[in-house]
Amino acid sequence: MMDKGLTRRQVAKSGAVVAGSMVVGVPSWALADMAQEQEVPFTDMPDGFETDPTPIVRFVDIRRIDEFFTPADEFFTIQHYGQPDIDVATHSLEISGLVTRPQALSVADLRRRPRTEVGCAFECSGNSRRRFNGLISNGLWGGTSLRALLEDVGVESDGKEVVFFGADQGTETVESRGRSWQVDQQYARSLSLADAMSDDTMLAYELNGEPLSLNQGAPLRVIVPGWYGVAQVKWLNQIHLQADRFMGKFMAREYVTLTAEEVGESVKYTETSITRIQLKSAIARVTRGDEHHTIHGFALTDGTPLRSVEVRVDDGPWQTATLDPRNTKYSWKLFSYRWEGATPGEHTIVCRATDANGSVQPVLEDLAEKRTSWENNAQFARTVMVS
Ligand SMILES: Nc1nc2c(c(=O)[nH]1)N[C@H]1C(S)=C(S)[C@@H](COP(=O)(O)O)O[C@H]1N2
Ligand SMILES: [Mo]
Repeated sequence: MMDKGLTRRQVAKSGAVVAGSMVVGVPSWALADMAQEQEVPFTDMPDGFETDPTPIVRFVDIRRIDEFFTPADEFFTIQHYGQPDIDVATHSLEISGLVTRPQALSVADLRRRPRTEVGCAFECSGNSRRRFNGLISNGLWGGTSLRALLEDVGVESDGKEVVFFGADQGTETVESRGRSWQVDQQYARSLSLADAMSDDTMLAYELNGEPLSLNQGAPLRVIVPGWYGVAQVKWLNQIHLQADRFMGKFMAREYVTLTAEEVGESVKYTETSITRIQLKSAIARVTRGDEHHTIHGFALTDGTPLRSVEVRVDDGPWQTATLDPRNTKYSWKLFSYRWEGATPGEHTIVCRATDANGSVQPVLEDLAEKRTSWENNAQFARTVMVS
């Protein structure tokens, strides 16, 4: 990355994106260091660890994060049923069920509505150390408020559940009592009406100021800031209001966390659908300058303000990292820590996030009762070789 630097295209692009947001001056996180600083290699990564440029599942090599907003052609990508064939020009969004005025809206209709914008990062709830936490990206999403649209359409008093359908579908096996059925199902997720009516939830048609990329759900997706990726339904073609909980595969059978929890006086195994992002941070890169080293990384919350990110080297004390001034409520929160006096040899470095409520990112042992691997937000120690 140091050699590559930022191409003129990237600088122009990030400048254009950043101009609309809150940044004044030179972005500090990565750019400042890139010219002079050298990358310090991780020793916990397999040789030749790389992202595949044309994969079904695309992940980010987090060592290469060099822009605050992930470029659309590098944004991580998960698609459970491949990509649907969509004609963007004729695509329409059907709003059905318990609404006063059912209707079909084109993307042009949605573009005529008041525009909103949110910097919002999310990760797949399956993100983990296996891909060095690369199932994450940060986007500047442009679109229109879901709440305002639902208000205009009119939700009937018994409409309590808002189901979002993607245009992509697959054949699923549903089992019960020894019988099973093969049925075609669209990718779908739901929100309670209260969550759907949050001020922040939007129907997005743009990523980083451009029409949505195909991988990211062109021409329309839901953005539910602060929630895991699974809630961010792509290729959206229907919103359905109903009275009952929606029990589709990605609500009730997959992306379900099994864990022991205190339920009143006793401990019970519970299954919960993936919803809001669990407090997390991860180390992404270590660089060496003339006088010191720098440890870079990101943190993620559900929108709860971050109190701090701390870094610990070997068995030393926890030290407070510096948060990037570009961070916003729902963006990823980039941080850096100035590491003085690093001695040659291998070092273990770890970071932890603490939010404004005082919740501290757990260690792996804290998650021992969690049987499934979803929502692994444990502190993730890395090893580097200082020469
Ligand atoms: N229609 C549709 N939406 C979808 C998915 C999908 O397979 N189909 N995958 C979900 C999952 S599990 C994740 S993690 C995010 C990934 O979003 P991205 O590909 O834009 O990074 O999309 C979500 N939305
Ligand atoms: Mo996901």
